[in-house]
Amino acid sequence: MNPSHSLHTLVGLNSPTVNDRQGATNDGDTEIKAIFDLLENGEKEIKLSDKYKDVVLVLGNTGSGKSTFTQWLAGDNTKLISKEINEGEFIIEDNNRIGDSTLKSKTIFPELVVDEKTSTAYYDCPGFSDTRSSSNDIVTTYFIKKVLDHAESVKLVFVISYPSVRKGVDRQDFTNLLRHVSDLVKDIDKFKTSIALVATKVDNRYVKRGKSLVLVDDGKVIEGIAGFLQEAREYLVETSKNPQVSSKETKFYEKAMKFVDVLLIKKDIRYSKIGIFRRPDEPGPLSNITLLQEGKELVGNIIHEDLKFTEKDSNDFGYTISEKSKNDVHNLVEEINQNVG
Ligand SMILES: Nc1nc2c(ncn2[C@@H]2O[C@H](COP(=O)(O)OP(=O)(O)OP(=O)(O)O)[C@@H](O)[C@H]2O)c(=O)[nH]1
Ligand SMILES: [Mg+2]
Repeated sequence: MNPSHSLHTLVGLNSPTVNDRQGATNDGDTEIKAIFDLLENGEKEIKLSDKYKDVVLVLGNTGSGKSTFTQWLAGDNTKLISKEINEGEFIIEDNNRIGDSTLKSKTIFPELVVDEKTSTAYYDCPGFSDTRSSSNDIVTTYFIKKVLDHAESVKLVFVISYPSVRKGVDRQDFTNLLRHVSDLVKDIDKFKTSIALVATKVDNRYVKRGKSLVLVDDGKVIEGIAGFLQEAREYLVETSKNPQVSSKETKFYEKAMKFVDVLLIKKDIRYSKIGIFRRPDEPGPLSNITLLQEGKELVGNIIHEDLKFTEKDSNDFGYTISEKSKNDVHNLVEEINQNVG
């Protein structure tokens, strides 16, 4: 496939081939070249298999912990190493990814991770962001679309860092996620049974029981997250009542509320769409850390038992890119046309 055609389709532009122009002389050229290079690489890198038509997409803001989460759930846990960075504070390093030139390796193309035990195909997707360059924004959207197009049915697991979903905290990160969810999923109701939220980097709290300290259990942590979601929902309701809200924004608020409602669905007395991924409580490979091996069970139950695959149609997902990116691309193409014509 010619990447330039796909790009035109993506941004809805019809113009002479953008990559006809010779030489890279200014920022515009550099940006366009970066997009084409990424698209070209992605075409080679993305693994789409006819063996896996039912897929679990792992989505979320950049840096929220999608790759670490996917590897914990479905990958080789002897390669995930817990390191103590401060006393009693641990982070997870992925030995598969070490050696990368960047310190925090970002996912650029959706990566297929197959869990052989449950025959589940996950796509660890690149992260949503508003601050990345427009080329990244476009390419991320384009490749998520590619994976979705190839799939027949999907589950959507949204990953968010725990510090962003605690009561009383700044809702910025969560709101950013809501924006992307509402851009991506046209009809939240249709995918209601296929959506879950996983909070990562959950710190381990202990409470006194008599003389001993007891770990606050998963259920209690999840109730805390549900509390945050309820608070966020009230905020959405209040803000949407503002008469100055545009009709486009009203749509966003409605969708965002729907999404939050879906996450708050209970099965009996348990929140069945909220999972957690705790921080390690000791150093070493995750395969040796009981807390994290036991913790996998609950998340596994949510993904495999509670969630159902929903069959998708070709127009179920929107591929919105940020207004800024759209503008950048538009200006670039204009400029190029002038120079070419
Ligand atoms: N302790 C702990 N650290 C985590 C966890 N998840 C991620 N980290 C750390 O957070 C950083 C980012 O994690 P990634 O898994 O690469 O995040 P991502 O969402 O895949 O990021 P992008 O691919 O850029 O969107 C890494 O340096 C990890 O070491 C987690 O669950 N627990
Ligand atoms: Mg990643």
